[in-house]
Amino acid sequence: MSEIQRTYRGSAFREDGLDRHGPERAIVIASLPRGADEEDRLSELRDLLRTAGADVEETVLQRRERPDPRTYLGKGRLDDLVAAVKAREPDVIAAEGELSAGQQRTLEDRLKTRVVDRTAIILDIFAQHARSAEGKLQVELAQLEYYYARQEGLWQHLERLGGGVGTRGPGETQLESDRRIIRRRKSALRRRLDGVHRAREVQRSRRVASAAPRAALAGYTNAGKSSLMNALTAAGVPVNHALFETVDPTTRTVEAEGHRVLLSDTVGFIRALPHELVAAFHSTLDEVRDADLVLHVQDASEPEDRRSARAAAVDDVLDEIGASELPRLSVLNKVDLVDAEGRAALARRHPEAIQASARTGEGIAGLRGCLAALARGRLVRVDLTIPYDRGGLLADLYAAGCEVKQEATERGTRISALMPVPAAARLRAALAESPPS
Ligand SMILES: Nc1nc2c(ncn2[C@@H]2O[C@H](COP(=O)(O)OP(=O)(O)OP(=O)(O)O)[C@@H](O)[C@H]2O)c(=O)[nH]1
Ligand SMILES: [Mg+2]
Repeated sequence: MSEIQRTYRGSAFREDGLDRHGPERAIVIASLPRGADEEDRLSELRDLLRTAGADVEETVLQRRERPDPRTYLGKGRLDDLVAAVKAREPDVIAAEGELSAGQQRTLEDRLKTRVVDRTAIILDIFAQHARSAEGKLQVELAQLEYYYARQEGLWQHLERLGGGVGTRGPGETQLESDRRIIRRRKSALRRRLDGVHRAREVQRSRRVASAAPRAALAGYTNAGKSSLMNALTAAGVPVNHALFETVDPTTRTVEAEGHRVLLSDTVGFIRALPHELVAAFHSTLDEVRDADLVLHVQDASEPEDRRSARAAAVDDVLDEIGASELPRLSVLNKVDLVDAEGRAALARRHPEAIQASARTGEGIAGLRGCLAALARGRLVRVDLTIPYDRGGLLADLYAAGCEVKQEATERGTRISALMPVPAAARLRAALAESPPS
C-alpha cells in the first residue's frame, strides 16, 4: 500500500490484524426519512461494518426528512449520542448515509471519536478485497478521490478564512504541498490505470471478436453470483457471507449442451453505490456491458419488498453503465431456503425467472440450458400471439426459449420470450403458415 493511501485510510478501519484485537466496536448513527425501510438499511450497514471488521454495539436513529446540515443528527439525538459514546467508548461511529466533510469534522470534534460514513466503509471493504493490480489501483484512486474531495472542502474553508494575521506561514505552504502530492498521486494512478486498461482492451476486443457468446452474472452483493459461477464452471471463485467478496471480475468458459459460453462473475451492486466507485469500476463493469445476456442474480430468500428494492437498485446501476438494453434473465438464487408455498408465490410473481440454488444444484441445468440457447444463436425478444388451435407451437416455444411470459387473450396465448434467432424465425414462419388440418 502506498504512503498516501495509508495516510488517507486514516479515517477508515484498523489494519493491524483483526485477529489480535478482535473487531472494532461501533455505534451506528442514522437519519432516515419516514417510510424508509429502516430494518433493511440498518441491517445492511451492520453487514457492511461486519465485513469491514466492526461490531455494532448501539444504534442512534433519527427520523427526519433531511439530516441536520451541520451535525447530521438533530440536537436531541445528538445528546443521546454523546451519552452513548460516554457510556460505551466505541472505537468508531458509523453513519448510515453520506457525511459532508463539515459534518464529519463537527462530530469528531464534539465526540473525540473517529467518525466514518457509509462510503468510507464500502471503500474500505473494496480495499481489503481487491486482489488484481487493476482492482487495487482502482480502489486507491477511488479512495483518493473521496478523501481529496473532503480535504478540498476543508482547504477551501481555511482559504475563506482568508490570509492575514494568523493564517500566513508554514501552514499555508503545507496546504499547497498536500494538494500537490495528492494531485500528482492521482495523475500517476490514472496513467498506470490507462496502461492496464489498454492491455485489457486488447484482450477484450479479442474476446468480443471470438464467436463464443458472453453472459455476465450481475446483481446485488451477496446474492450468490460467485456461487453460481462455481456451480456452472470450475472457476473456484472465493465465496463468502460478506459484502463485496468479489471485486475483480473472473471470466470462464461454461460448457452447455455441447456449446461454449463465456461467463463473467462481476462486482456486486448496492443501493446508492458511491459514485466514486461507479466511476472507478467502469472497466470492470465492461464485462457486463459487453455481455449478450445479463443474468440478474437475486436472493430468493429475502422478503419480496427488499428483494424488489434491491433488484431496482441493480437496474439503476445497469442503466448508469449503459447496459439497460441488454437481454436480461432473472435468476432467483437460494431457493433451497424457500418453502414450497414461497416458491409457488415466486413463480406466480416472476414466471419468467429461473429458480435456482447454487448450494443444492437445483435449477442449474435450466440455467445451463439458457446459456446453450444463447450459444445456439444470440437470443432475441419475441412478442407474439399463438392461436389456441396451435398449442403445439407453445410447447416448441417453451422448449427453445427462456424468460417466457404468457397471458391468455381473446385471440390466443400472448407470449413474450427470449429465443435464439433461428428458433424465433422458425416459430414466426410456422405461425404464418396455415394450421395443419
Ligand atoms: N442457502 C444458500 N446459500 C447460498 C446460495 N448461493 C450462495 N449462498 C451463500 O450466500 C453467500 C454469498 O455468496 P457469494 O457467491 O459470495 O455471493 P456474491 O453475489 O458473489 O457476493 P459478492 O461477491 O460479495 O457480491 C455465501 O455465504 C454463500 O454460501 C444458495 O443457493 N443457497
Ligand atoms: Mg462474488
